[in-house]
Amino acid sequence: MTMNDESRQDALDTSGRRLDQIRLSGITAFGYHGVFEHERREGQTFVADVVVHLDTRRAAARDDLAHTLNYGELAEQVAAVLAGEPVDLIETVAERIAATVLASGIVQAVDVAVHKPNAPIQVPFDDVVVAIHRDRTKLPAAEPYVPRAAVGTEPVSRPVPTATASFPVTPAPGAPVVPSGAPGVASAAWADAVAPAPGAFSQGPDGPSAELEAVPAGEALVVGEVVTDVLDQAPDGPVEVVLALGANLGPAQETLRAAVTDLARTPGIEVRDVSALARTSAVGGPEQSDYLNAVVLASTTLAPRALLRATQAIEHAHGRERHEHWGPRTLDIDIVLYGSVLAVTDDLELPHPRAHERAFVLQPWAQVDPDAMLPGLGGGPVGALAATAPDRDGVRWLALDWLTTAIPAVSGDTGAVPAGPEAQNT
Ligand code: PH2
Ligand code: MG
Ligand code: MG
Repeated sequence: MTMNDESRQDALDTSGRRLDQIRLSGITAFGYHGVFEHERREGQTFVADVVVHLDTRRAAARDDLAHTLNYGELAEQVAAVLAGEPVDLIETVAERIAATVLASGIVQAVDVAVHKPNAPIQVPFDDVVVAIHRDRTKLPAAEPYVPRAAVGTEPVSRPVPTATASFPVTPAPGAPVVPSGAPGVASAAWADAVAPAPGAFSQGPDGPSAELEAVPAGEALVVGEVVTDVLDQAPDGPVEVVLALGANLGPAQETLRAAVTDLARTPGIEVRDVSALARTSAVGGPEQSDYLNAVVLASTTLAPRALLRATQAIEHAHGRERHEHWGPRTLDIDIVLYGSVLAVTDDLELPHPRAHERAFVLQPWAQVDPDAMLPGLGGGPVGALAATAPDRDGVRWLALDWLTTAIPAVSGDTGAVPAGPEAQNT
């Protein structure tokens, strides 16, 4: 039993390209879902097919399971839903599987088909299946389902009265990957310190496989737990972050200065260092004025998405409006790095997907932290990346004292630019 080809959908990445897929079909478990009393009492076989849409390149480049979805663990999660808390409809089972799979930050979209080949249908039939496609815009209509750690002898597949089931809001065991005491960006050993891909079901030997076997006798049986996206989870301790600032509309230097002050004033953000200021030719987008760019090193106790909201609020406070892709802007603040977190979601990608090829980020970053390393695909020593980035010739000078001294206004001309106090042509 496999998913019909028509029910399979291509999912696209943010640039409109087809995502990679992990397909797992025919996952079979005994469950107690159904509208009829005899279905709840006697149970029957349920089968699921799952297609997970994600970018598998990071895992392949490193040949590292930590950067993809472990299909063995995926199968166990799906089987746990099939065998778990009974519901009336296989529609609900399908949503719950979709929600569970999408709880992994690395997953962009998922197709789920739930089959009930022995459904109580009074005419001969082969199979009945509900097939759904869910992603980060069409979200599942159910909570993720994570089996609770348990010891005992009762099988998980025992029917559970729906009324006793609950979904307390707590993180999934092992799911958070935001590291506490994350290594500084200057750490040369970043490769060893990189955390498992967010929510990649990589719980190791104590993971779901150990937990699925049984639940404590007499306790409310299979109880799911809500898992918010790991990018919403605050770290245990301060995490080193790298922010890239840019502006090319209005009083750019003043705006960038104010932005640094705003960041420093934000609860949960501590500014540690600020780079020199680069004047850079605009990269991409329409014809537009030069940019002023700088990099801020900070530490934060905010969750990645909370940090994103904080930076967006500061952009907004400085009149940022989102009109044109890569168009001129009064202020842009991008999160380049959040500790060692690797994530690809529709609203936040870490590290920043284009940082490795942008001299207007890499040069100021290397200036403030000469030993910095950029993890992830295309990453490496920031100084070396800066020296080869395609736009390196567009970075025309760096002003060290820009927080305290006025510099010439940015204008549209790309000709004679007065050299700053620390002129640097690369
Ligand atoms: N930001 C962009 C697009 N292009 N070019 C330069 N030189 N500096 C920027 O900050 C910049 C850009 C989108 O954020
Ligand atoms: Mg940007
Ligand atoms: Mg931005």
